[in-house]
Amino acid sequence: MPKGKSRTGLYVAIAIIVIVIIVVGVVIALMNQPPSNATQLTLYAGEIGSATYGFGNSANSIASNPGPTITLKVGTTYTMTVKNVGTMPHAWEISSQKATGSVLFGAQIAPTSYLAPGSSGSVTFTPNQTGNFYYICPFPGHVALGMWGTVVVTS
Ligand SMILES: [Cu+2]
Repeated sequence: MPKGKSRTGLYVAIAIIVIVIIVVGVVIALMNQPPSNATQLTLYAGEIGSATYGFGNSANSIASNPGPTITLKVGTTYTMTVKNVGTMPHAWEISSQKATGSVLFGAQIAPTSYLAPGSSGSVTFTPNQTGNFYYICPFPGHVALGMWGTVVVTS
C-alpha cells in the first residue's frame, strides 16, 4: 500500500473522531439547558420615592403596596426574571406570608446575595398548590416600604 493512502486514512479517522467529539459535546450542552417550554415572566424592581419601593410590569410602571398581581396555574412551569431598575439592592420570592421565611415552590431570586442595581436574575419553578399568596422583596425592610404583590395560583 502506498504511504500517502494510509496517511489519508489516518486523517479521515481523526476527522471522524473530532466530529464525534463535537456532536457529543453539543448533545450534552443541549441536555443541560433549562426546560424551554417554561412560560416567561418578567418583573421590574425599583423605587418610586425615598420610602416607597415596589415592582412593576415595566421599568416605567413600578407600583407599590401592592405591585401588579401575578396569576399562575398549578403544574405550569414558569421562569421569572426580575430586573433591578432601581438604585438599591433588591430580590424576589413567592411567600405564603407577606414576610420572609415562608418561600413557596422554590421561587426565589438572590434572597441573600440580592440583585445589585442594574442587574437581573431568574428562577424556574412550578406551582404545586392553589391559593392566594404573596411575592415580596426579601431585602430587610423592603416589604414595609411596599415591595410586595399578590400571587394567585389557580387550578
Ligand atoms: Cu427590595
